Amino acid sequence: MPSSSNDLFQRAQQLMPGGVNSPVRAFRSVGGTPFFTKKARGATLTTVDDRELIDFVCTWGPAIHGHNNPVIRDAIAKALEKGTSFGTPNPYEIEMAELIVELVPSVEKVRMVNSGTEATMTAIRLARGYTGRDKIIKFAGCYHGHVDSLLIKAGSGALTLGNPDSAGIPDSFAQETIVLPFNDSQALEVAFQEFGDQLAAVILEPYPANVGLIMPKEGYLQSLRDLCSKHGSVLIFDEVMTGFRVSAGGVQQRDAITPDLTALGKIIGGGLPVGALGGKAEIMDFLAPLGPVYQAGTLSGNPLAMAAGIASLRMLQESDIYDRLEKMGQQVQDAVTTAAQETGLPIQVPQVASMFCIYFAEETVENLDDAIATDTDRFNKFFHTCLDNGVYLPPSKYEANFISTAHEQTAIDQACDVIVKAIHGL
Ligand code: KE4
Repeated sequence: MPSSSNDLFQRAQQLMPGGVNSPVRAFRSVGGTPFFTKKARGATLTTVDDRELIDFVCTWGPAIHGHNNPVIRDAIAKALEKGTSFGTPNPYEIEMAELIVELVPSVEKVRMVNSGTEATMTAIRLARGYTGRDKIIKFAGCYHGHVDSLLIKAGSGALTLGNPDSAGIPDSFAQETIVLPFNDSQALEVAFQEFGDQLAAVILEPYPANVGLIMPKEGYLQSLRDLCSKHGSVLIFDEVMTGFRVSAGGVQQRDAITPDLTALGKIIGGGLPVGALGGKAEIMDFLAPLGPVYQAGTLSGNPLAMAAGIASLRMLQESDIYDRLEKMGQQVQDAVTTAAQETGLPIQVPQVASMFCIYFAEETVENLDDAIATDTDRFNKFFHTCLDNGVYLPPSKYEANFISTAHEQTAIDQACDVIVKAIHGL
């Protein structure tokens, strides 16, 4: 078996499309060869080339307690002693559902699935089944997983690769999806005037983080809530990324907006495959076996992922954890802002809780067009300088950075030094 990242990647490309199992990992937009990781612990990834990297990808969000967290590892080990998957109801599922209902304000009932994609795909089908309507609204740059009706003007890897509208989506599907610019209340009003009573749902990332990180304008989320209520459309918050990340109850708790359905994932699996859909019981009860909307999954609610997710959620109930995470997020934002002032470089660094992104742009990024217009070449140079100096940022300007509790003390200080020096070197 080859040993270096370069050799492994050569081999991988003969076996897997693009040499990866998920496109954004391929470094296609930043250039260069992706490294292979052989182990991870705390805030650090160790590559097969024996490089130690401070990690701000955190496996795209799940590792809020750092990699290989001993509490999560022990929970998996204990569950493993009893088996890996039963295919029957099991007590872990109830504990997980109780935690989600307790922590996420709008959730009355939960269905566990195996990825964020499954959660959003189910949310759309459920909203259509519940309302009897077909059309949906999504927002340019929002990414909700690789769901046919949502891979239209999508963010994340689709946008990174320059194909936000995937091949293989029939026009008949795309015609039922209306795509609006995010943060544009006028466009919202017009769409609801034209399609209001045809709209099954509106789905969004309340803080779009697959296009960098964009914050909603004051009042925007509330106006969306009001329009959905007025027209009987289901409001779906895709909190796969922001759930349990920006606060214990996600954006809906932080901004006191109540969606009808919420898609969850990442953190609730503690690093194992997971997703969840939750929301109003009246809507959730339309799901089989109770209702007419079919949805199923061989490994849904499997004991290992549940045990890992339960451990992850329980640790988030430590009293000051979100303050500690927010403080580190602020530390990065302050360091980058100061470096921008010192160098005179046009840099925007939106940050919320333990999420941030770095855009090379003069003005605040408010939507997908703004994000596309940011300086890609400068970002890519910055990315590689940081990587060469031991800091791994997401390999695309359209991704968000994540901080874990394991970054505390040394890692965050070291990383800020590297990031600041990289900015000074641009
Ligand atoms: P998964 O199917 O990848 O578990 O979740 C899809 C998804 C849904 N909704 C939001 C808001 C998401 O961010 C995601 C997945 N996020 C990307 C990172 N931007 C996963 C990384 C990847 O695609 O490899």
